[in-house]
Amino acid sequence: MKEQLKSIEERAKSELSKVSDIKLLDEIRVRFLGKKGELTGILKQMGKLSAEERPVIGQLANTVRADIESAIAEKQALIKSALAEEKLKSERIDVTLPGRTPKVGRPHPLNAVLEEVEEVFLGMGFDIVEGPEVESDYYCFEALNMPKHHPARDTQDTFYINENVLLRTQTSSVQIRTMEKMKPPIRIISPGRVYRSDAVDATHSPIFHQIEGLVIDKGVTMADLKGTLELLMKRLYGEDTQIRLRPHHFPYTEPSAEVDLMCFNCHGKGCSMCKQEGYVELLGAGMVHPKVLADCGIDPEVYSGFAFGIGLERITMGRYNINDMRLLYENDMRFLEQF
Ligand code: 2U9
Repeated sequence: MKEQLKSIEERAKSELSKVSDIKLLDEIRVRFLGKKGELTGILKQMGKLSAEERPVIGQLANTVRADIESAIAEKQALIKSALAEEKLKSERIDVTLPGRTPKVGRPHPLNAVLEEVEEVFLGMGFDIVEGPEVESDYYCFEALNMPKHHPARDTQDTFYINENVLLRTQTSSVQIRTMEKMKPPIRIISPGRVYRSDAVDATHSPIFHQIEGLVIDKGVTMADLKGTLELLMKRLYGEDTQIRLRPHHFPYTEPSAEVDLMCFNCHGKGCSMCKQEGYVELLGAGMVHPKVLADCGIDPEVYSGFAFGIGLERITMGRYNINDMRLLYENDMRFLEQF
């Protein structure tokens, strides 16, 4: 039995010398010293010993137990201090390191230009009005003097949910809804997403953004229209910017005009940027057609108004010299980080 006790102590100490995990250490303790451990197993055989041998073996067993327990305690302390050291190392913070600059987001170029345009009009006392993108044929076309089968609808082909429900082709529908609800004076701009069934290329997208403006009051003239647009362009492109109006036709305005912006590269002389025109076409505008006013319950004999429509992508691409509209929608950070 003495040999067995010595063997237990040797094997316990040898396993303790190799262990480095607290759980495994506890398994060793249970295996050698537990209720069903090896030492208890030997002590159960004490009854077979003579009266002389029993106290000797009992003494030896107690010594073996004490030695193994102190070896376990020592090993446990070593493992715990190693764990503490490891924890300290892993959590160490070098306070002398420079701080990490937080990544600051910036508005998308379309939103940046939209906010700039909105600020100009808010400063002129305009309200900003939004409306549904899924519209009825009436608010998108008929109320704008484009009855069914009107040729102007061809240039505004869109996506149809059914015969009478579609994705709006311009935000004019918001102006119509406003004229039905509000009485003049009306001064609003309506920015938003619009749809055309166009194939995607560098200058076309089935989804794009517009900002339309509408002013209805007594005695509103083309001079008011030109003055308003001139102020907008000077705010966007600089004080020496000039605009020019060219006669045009839209069903919903009479007279109508295409509005050109003087080329800021050649100041009207003509260059490669403006294809020798001296001006670049930027937006459309005109005096609200009297039938459009009347259909909204506004007497064209008492009130007059002007309206304009700006393609947001168009002015944004001009502002930042972007040559492909698709770059605005692909969310490529290499593109967006430049703004
Ligand atoms: C009402 C009456 C008239 C809005 C107008 C334009 C001319 C125009 C285009 C510019 C580029 C659309 O985004 S675009 O493709 N728009 O040329 N829009 S007059 O006229 C209105 C609006 C509302 C009640």
